[in-house]
Amino acid sequence: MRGRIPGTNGEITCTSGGLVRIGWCVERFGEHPPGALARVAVVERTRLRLHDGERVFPAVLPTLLRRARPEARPVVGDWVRYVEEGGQRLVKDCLARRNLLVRADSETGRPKPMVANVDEAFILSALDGDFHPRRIERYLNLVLAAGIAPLVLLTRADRAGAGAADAALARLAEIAPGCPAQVLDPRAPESAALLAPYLRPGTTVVLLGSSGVGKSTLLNTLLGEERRRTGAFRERDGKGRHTTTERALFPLPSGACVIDTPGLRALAFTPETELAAFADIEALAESCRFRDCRHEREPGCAVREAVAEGRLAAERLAHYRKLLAELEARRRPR
Ligand SMILES: Nc1nc2c(ncn2[C@@H]2O[C@H](COP(=O)(O)OP(=O)(O)OP(=O)(O)O)[C@@H](O)[C@H]2O)c(=O)[nH]1
Ligand SMILES: [Mg+2]
Ligand SMILES: [Zn+2]
Repeated sequence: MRGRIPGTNGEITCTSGGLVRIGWCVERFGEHPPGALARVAVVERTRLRLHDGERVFPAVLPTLLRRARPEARPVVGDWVRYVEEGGQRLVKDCLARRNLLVRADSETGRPKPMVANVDEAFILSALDGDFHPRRIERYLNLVLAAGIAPLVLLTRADRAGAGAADAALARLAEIAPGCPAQVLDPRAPESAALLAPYLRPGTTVVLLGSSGVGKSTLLNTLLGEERRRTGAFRERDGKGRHTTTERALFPLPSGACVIDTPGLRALAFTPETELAAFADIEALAESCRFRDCRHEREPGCAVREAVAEGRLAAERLAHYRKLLAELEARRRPR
């Protein structure tokens, strides 16, 4: 089977049977290595569920991989090689990743890899109850630091007051200049058509956002069937109930793959995380007189100069400083 993937820079041709349905592409991952290949659809405590483009089946991890450091263990979206052994499938190794989305444990700061080999991240945020631009900014940083393209989707507009959507879009333009964002009802079949340009064959999209914002609802709409359980939105405090408990990858009829994730209670960064959502500030900082300028009171600060001249929002500099301080605190030995 040959599938054609309309890429942004022209057409990419992909081969390799059913694997194309779940995102395999020679141009991206190299030639199919010898042996059986599959994509990690679900990670359970001691087993994985793999997808080979035709079906989902269980596989076990060898002790070496089970005991490996978190970044070396397969995550949803990874490509793995496996062998049949003693009536079960045993994972042999994990192919090199194109990217890895990693957050930190909010207590220990240790890396918690989430998903691998993702092209797009849809960051969902509800307009009623808890519209938190700072939270979106954190998701955005997580995604950009992994080299993944973000799209912010504002949901539950029908439950928010008139003007809430426009106000939120204006707010996003301030804190995330240049980041694409749109208002969307995850329940509406038209939403699938709206997102079609992001869901080309071969593309893998991860759904991110707090609990109850409509991630699983959107997945069901894109699949065209109710495959994933969805929950109720708790009105009082705007916090969802955490309906989804495991990350899982689903191939869509369109040829794209979507990874549904559980809503996170807190999003912490590993000490190494780049402040990729603030690349404009870091570029300005290169012109500061002092290399270690903190953009506070130092003379010759190009960043503060940009704020004074209205080229940079003071709020973004404040957010950048806060995140920088948070990362520095994480870098200090405990
Ligand atoms: N009124 C309205 N309800 C929505 C909208 N989007 C989602 N919902 C509802 O919100 C509830 C929560 O949706 P889910 O899809 O379960 O949310 P989730 O993001 O998957 O939540 P977790 O799995 O807990 O992380 C469901 O009852 C949806 O039908 C919307 O735009 N408007
Ligand atoms: Mg869910
Ligand atoms: Zn400076």
